[in-house]
Amino acid sequence: MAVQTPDHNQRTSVEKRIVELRSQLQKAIHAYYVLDAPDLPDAVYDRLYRELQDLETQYPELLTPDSPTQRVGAKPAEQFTAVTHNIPLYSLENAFDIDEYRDWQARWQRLEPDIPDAEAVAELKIDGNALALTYENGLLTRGVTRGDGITGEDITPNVRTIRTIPLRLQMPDGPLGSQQTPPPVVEVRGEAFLPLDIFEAINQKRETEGIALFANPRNAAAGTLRQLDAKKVAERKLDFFAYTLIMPKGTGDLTAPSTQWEALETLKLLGFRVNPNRQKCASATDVANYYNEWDEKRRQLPYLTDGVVVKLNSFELQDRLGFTNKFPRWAIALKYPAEEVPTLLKDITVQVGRTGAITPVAELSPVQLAGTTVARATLHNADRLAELDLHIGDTVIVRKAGEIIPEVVRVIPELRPEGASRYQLPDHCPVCGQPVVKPDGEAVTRCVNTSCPAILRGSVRHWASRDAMDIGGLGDRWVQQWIDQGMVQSVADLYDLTVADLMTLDRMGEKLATKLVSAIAESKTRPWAKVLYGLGIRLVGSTNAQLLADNFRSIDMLAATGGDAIAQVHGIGPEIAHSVRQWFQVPANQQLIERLKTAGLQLESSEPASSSQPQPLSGQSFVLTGTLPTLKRSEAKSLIEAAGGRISSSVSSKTDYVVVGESAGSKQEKAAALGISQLSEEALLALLGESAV
Ligand code: 0OW
Repeated sequence: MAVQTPDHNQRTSVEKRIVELRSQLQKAIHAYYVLDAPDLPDAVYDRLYRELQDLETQYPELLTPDSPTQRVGAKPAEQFTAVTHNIPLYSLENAFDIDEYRDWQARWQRLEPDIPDAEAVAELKIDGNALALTYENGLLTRGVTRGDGITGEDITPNVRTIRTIPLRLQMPDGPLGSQQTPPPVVEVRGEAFLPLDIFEAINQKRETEGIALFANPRNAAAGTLRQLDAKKVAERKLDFFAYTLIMPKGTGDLTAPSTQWEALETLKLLGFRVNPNRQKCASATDVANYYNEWDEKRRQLPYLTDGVVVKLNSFELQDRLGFTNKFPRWAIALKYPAEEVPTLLKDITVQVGRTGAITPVAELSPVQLAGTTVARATLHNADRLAELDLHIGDTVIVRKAGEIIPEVVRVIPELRPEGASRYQLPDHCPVCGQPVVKPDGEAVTRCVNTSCPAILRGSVRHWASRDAMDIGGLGDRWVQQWIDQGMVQSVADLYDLTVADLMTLDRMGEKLATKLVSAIAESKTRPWAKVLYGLGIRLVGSTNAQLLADNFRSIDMLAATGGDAIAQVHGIGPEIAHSVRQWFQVPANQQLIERLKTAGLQLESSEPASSSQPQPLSGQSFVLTGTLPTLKRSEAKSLIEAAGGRISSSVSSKTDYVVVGESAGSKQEKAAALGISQLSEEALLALLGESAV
């Protein structure tokens, strides 16, 4: 027996301790996140976690990728690489009621007449983003988005931050204890999603920063998964339900399931979160009962669903039925009808957004709609308003179809009260009284008075927001007060504020006043690209601002450049160039620049030109259909191309997104049939990381 040197013994005991810690921590994570049954007090968990971190720091050679300390990657990715799925991630054919379900059932029964009423499994259809996870020898090696079903994006660092996705297929009480051999390759598919409370919190934060809200949790999850910085993904607490298990070759010590039900049970034992609300169905009646039961119960769930998925249980039967070119013949999505309810249109108010966009809002008598109380609904813009021909006092139909933001779809003219007057949008800004403009060809009406308090409030908020000047602590409350007190008429005034000025405000102590004044002063060091973004020029979001700042090293250069030359910048185009030229022609904006210079803001590049930021939509193909609420078709095109996206005129399986406006046509139907993601204008802007226009 070789004499073991002390450090060798010590090292072996360290290795043992590390393995023990990992197993305890992984068990605790599984109990807390997957089983919703925490079995370790937080303080104990934190102590064990810190002990493991210290040991791994001391013995880096003992680090393994599946250690609980390895969830959040170090540096942001430059961009994501495209990956072609070994087996396509098919979308699902839709049935909109139980009769259509029976038709579908009849279709596959004609194909397989010898199996009259095969058993099916009904699952809730989670409204998230499908992911394909690859595990090699039990270790998570890749996480890929669905993309167009054929090709997705490798977002492994982001997937690793999702705590309900195990980094290793190994559960103490599961089939693959440490002594067992995992299959050489396993692919697990499921839905990444944002719980509703997390979604609300994210939108509240975006609201305070004055950036476009996510229309629904699915878009918010999509936006989160596409973040290049895994730290930002980890903050957002995405969750994941697994529903497909594929073992292409060999099973190790794992018994391959032969039905969907067994697959779900196996996934649970492997450490995945599997939606508990699944049910075996022996007949269409069972399916109907499940479908009706969950029409009510789904509203109490802490996450959004959009229907149920019914799959034939036997894999042997699934293989016999196979796939059409778009869908599996053995599965279908059974959807609930879009929710529409009548209610009274009490009044119409207009909101003036940060860029002066006038948005009419319907004030409704409160009504229950898809589990929430709705008292307001967007009327989009003047064109939409004219189409609806609204009269105050009308009875209107309000709808919420899976999206979170309800909208007025039509009037019931027969119920119009006698003498009701047609509503006209005001031709003066309701906030500052200046005349509003409706540029020809644009759907939206705007106030263009830059010192309009409504624009001012939004522009100061935008100026102070994290991706602009990042002035910590400058919340809406103070911004509103400083505007109301006339202390701030433009963002330049922020740099003239003194502690004494602020002390005149009630509830403003010297400590906070000093903190705010120094935070404002500190923002003078923010780079030129951030200042350009902070100016809030229409269509110039954070991505385009960086592009322009990389190509024009000072604001004077940009101000002096003609629209055509600006349009030459790769990814900018004529629409954005026109908006930039227009902004620099406004006298108040020219004065603003001079004052910002005097205040000492960074209005030129200080560091060497950086390689322009990776484009968030690179490689993605878009189709536009219908009239968008505020963007012209050409503007949306410019924004998408500026972010590296491609525009095509027809929808195909290669299309990544269809941007859907009012009176969208067959392209929207085709997108739905192909299961291609549809984006409202807001969702597009959110995807672009743009501010609301
Ligand atoms: N969203 C879901 C869900 C589910 C797959 C297997 C074969 C075809 C669909 O909850 N529970 N089960 C499946 O089964 N798919 C789902 O979502 C799909 C992913 C891509 C399009 C659908 O959203």
